[in-house]
Order: sequence, then C-alpha cells, then structure tokens
Amino acid sequence: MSSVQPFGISDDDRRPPVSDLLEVAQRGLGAKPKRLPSWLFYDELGSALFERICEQPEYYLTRCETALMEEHAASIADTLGSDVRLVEYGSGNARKTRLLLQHLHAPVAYIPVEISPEPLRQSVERLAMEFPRLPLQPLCADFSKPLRLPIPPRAPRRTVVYFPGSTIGNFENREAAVLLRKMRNEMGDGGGILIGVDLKKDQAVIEAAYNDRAGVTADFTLNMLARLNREIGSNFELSAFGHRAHYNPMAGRIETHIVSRRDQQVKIGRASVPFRADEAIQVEYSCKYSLEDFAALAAKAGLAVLRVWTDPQQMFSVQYLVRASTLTR
Ligand code: AVI
Repeated sequence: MSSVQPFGISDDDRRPPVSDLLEVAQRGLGAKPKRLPSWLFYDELGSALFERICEQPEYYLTRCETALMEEHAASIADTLGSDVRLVEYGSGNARKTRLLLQHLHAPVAYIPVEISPEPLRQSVERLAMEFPRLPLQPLCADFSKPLRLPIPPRAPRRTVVYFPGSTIGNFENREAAVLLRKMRNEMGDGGGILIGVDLKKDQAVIEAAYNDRAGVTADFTLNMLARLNREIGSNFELSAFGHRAHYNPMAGRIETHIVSRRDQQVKIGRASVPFRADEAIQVEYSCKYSLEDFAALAAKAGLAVLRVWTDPQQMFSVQYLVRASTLTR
C-alpha cells in the first residue's frame, strides 16, 4: 500500500527490510567468487560520500555532465517539448535537474524517485523554494523495481524518464537492457528517456576517477562493510579490507572490489565466513560505452537514439531515446 509522509512524499514500501540485508549478505558472501550488490553502498552515509566523490577533481563524470547540461539545457528542453511530466530515477541532490527544470516549457510535474528518504526530503524542500509553481510529486522507491507513479495534476503531453550520472553503467548489459525496457513501459508510447552515458576514453583517466587521491571512493566502497556492521551486526574489521578499482578493457568497465588484506573470519548472522589474504568481493561495475555500443544497448530494449549531446573531447554524453517503433512509423 502507498502511504503519504510529511512533505507529500509517496513511499511505495518496497525498500529491503533488515532480514533481507542479512540474506543478501549471506548469499553474496557464500557465492564463489564473493559478490555484494552495489545498491548496498547507498545508506545515508554512502549517499553523502557519493556526493563528495562527485566533487573530487579526478571524477570527471559529474563535471562533464553538468557542463553539458549548462550548455545545452535549452536545446534539450526544446527536444523534450512542452507539458512534460519528468520522472527522475535516483534523483539524489537533483543538481543537474535544476538546469533542465529552468528551461522546460510548462512542465506538468517533477517526480524525483529516490531510495534514501532523507536526501529526497531535503532536495524536495529546496526545489519547492526554487520552483514554487512546479508540482513536485516525490516518490521514495527503488527505481529498479516497477514504480507506481503518482497521478499527475493534469494530463501531460509526454512522460520523460531522466536518468543522469551514467548510473546505467552500474548495470551489466543484460540488466541494463531490462531496466531500459522498464523505463520504455513507464514512459508510454510518446514518451522519452533522457540519459547520461559515460564514454570510453584513456584507461588512466577512467581509473583515476575511481581511485581519487583523497581516498573518498575508498571510504565509499568500504562503507558497504561498515553498513553491514551497523545494520546486521556483522564484525568486519575495516582496516583489514581495501578498495580496488581496475578498468577491464575487454569488458569496457571499471570493476570495483573489496579485498581482504589477510586470512580472516567474519561473523555474518550465525555463520562465520572465511576470507583468504587477497580474496576479493566484487561490489560494482561501472560500464563505459562508445556511442555505437550504447545505441546497440538501446536497440535491445526497443529504443532508438533520437539525439546526442556531447563535448568536443567526447568525455561524456547526454542522449535522448524514444521507442524505436515511433521512428519507423
Ligand atoms: C552512481 N554511479 C554512476 C557511480 C559510478 O561512477 O559508477 C558510482 C561510483 N562508484 C564509485 N565512484 C562512483
């Protein structure tokens, strides 16, 4: 059942309960090789650490995407057209969205979808002050699951799903296609997807972005273990694990692992999980695409790329996708 919280946030009640976290940890750490899902990064502290990653000089993604939005927001808004209902997946602080909202023509509503309730509440509070005439319909939910979108205040001309940050890259190819197809269903026949996509480039530049000198990414990665300690009472000793992020050129992705620095045992629920020295837990993929790679992925989901905005060095791209069938009519 949907419930309404202060500030009008709908909560679809589908975030994992604590018992699920224990099960997720037991299953992932019992697998060979060990593996934990990347959504575990984003508790309140993890979300705050991610905001800090975005400010690191090596993490070019946010800087490049923001610059693209600053330069092209008016042309993007023209492409989306008037009377749009904008649904943002994983809205966080919605910094890039402001640039878009400033240019959208008579938007019907903005629906930020965010799994962490506190960042969602704060960002909606700020947006309400900055855009007093824009109907805000925040939804506290996991965007990778089917969403129950709130009823719009008036009929939109189209629904556009906004998915910035190259978060699509955190899904393996098959899951990314499934997620894009889910968006395709949610946006309906005449809708679209505005998506940020990180592009392939010099391996050293990509690796530096995931190994910042200040160590914020390492803290973000290890917070996953700290979160398990806090929430399921495991006893990971954080100093006995390290962060490792390497680019795999064959797969075209950063592969992030948490590596055990020594032989050790960790208590997970009633079980004791053994770790060998140098044994790794796979925690995240961050896929990088060529423009052709991404068009092929979109096609797998029944989508076509209508427009691409990119910088002269092709560091990053913002792309507008529509149903492939609408182009062939
Ligand atoms: C959210 N996502 C797009 C980030 C990325 O670049 O894969 C998460 C991240 N992980 C480490 N640094 C940033």
